Amino acid sequence: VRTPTKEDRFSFGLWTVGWLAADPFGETTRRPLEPWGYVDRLAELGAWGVTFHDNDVFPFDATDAERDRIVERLSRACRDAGLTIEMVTTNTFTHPVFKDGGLTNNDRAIRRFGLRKILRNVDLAAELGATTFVMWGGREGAEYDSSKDLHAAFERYKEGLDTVAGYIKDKGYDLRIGLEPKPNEPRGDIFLPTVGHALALIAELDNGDVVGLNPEVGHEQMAGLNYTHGLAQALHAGKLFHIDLNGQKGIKYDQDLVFGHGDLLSAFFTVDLLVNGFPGGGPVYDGAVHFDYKPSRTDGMEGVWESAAANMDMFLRLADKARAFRADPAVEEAMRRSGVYELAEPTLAPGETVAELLADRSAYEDFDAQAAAERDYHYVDLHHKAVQHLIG
Ligand code: GLT
Ligand code: MN
Ligand code: MN
Ligand code: MN
Repeated sequence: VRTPTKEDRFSFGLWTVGWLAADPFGETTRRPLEPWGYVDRLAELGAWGVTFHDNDVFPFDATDAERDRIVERLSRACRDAGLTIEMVTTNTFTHPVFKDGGLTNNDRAIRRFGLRKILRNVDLAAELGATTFVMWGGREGAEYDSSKDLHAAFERYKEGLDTVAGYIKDKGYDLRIGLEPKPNEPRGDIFLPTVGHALALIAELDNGDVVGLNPEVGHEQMAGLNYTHGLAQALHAGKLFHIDLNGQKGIKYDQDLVFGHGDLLSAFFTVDLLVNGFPGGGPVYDGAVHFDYKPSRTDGMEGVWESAAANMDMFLRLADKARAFRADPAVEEAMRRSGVYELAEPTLAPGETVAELLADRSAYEDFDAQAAAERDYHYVDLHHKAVQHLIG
C-alpha cells in the first residue's frame, strides 16, 4: 500500500491526536503539546488538512489579543507545513455554562451567549479559509423528559441554525454548515440523534441551502444504524458536506477507534461508496476525508502517531480493495445477476401516467406473483465476493 499524499485529502481534528486521554474514570495519560506542535508530524505522515474547535487552540477566556496571537501562530505553522485548515468548529460543550446546551439551553441569556460564540468562530473559519463549519450539538439534549418543552427546543434549534446560516450568506462566506448527529453521550438523549433526524430539521430551515451533514461512523453505529446507508441518504439529498471517519464496535459508549478498527466490513462498504460511488451513478462525495478518532488511552505519544497513520493506511487499503472489487468482472456479473443495476431503472416508463400503469394488465392482473417470488437474488454470493476481496 502506498503512503498518503495531499491528493488523498486526509485531515485530522487537532482534538484527535491532541486528546490527552482523560475519561470519566481516569486522569490524562499523555502530556499536551502546543496546538502547533501537532501539525508538522501530521503533514509528515501525509495529511492534507487539519480542523479544530476554537478552544482546542485558545482558552475559553482568552482576550482578543491572546486569541489573535495564538491563531496567527497556528495558521503560520499550518502554512509552513503545507496544511489546509479545512474545517473550524465551536466548542459549546466543555464549559459548565453549556451544561444544558447552547442553542437549546432553557436559559435565554446562555442561548444568546452560545450564538455569539458560534458567530465569532464563523468569522474565524472564513478568515482562515475553511469551507466547512461543523456544528456538533453534543450538549443539546436532556436526561429528563420533564426538563424540556420539546417543541420549543426544536424551534430554538431551528432559530439558532437559521441565524448562523443566514449570517454566513449575508457575509458571502464560502462556508457550509455540517451538522453532526449523535444519539447520546454526553447527554442522555441528544437532539438530532441520527442523520435522518438532522435531514428532517434542515428541510424546515429558511437558510437550509448552506446546511448539510457531517456524519460520524461511530455515532450512527451507536444508534444501531448503518453508516453507509446514512451517507447514501445524505448524498441523495445533496447534503453530504463533510465526514467523520472512525471505528466503533456496536451499541455502547463512543469509542472513536481508528477507522476500520471497529466494524471492518461496514468500513469497506463506506469506502466503496466514497471512492466508487453508487453503482448506477448519482452524487459523489468530493470533500475532505476527515478522521475523528481518539488515540487509545493506553498509548503514548508514539502510539498517537502510529494510530494517526493507521487511519490513513486503513482508508488507502480499503480503497484499493474496493476498487478491485468493483473492477472484477466476476463481481460485475454477480451484481448483474443480483439485479443491482436494475434498481436504477424508473418503475414507471418515461412519460407513463398513473392511468397508464392502472391500465397495464401485465403489471397486475396478469402478473404472476408466484413465479416472480421464485427469483433467486444470489445476494450471499455477491456479498461473499466482497468479503473475499476484503480479506484477500
Ligand atoms: C467532540 C465530538 C466529535 C465532534 C467534534 C466536533 S467535538 O470531540 O465527540 O464527535 O466531531 O465538534
Ligand atoms: Mn465519536
Ligand atoms: Mn465527530
Ligand atoms: Mn468524538
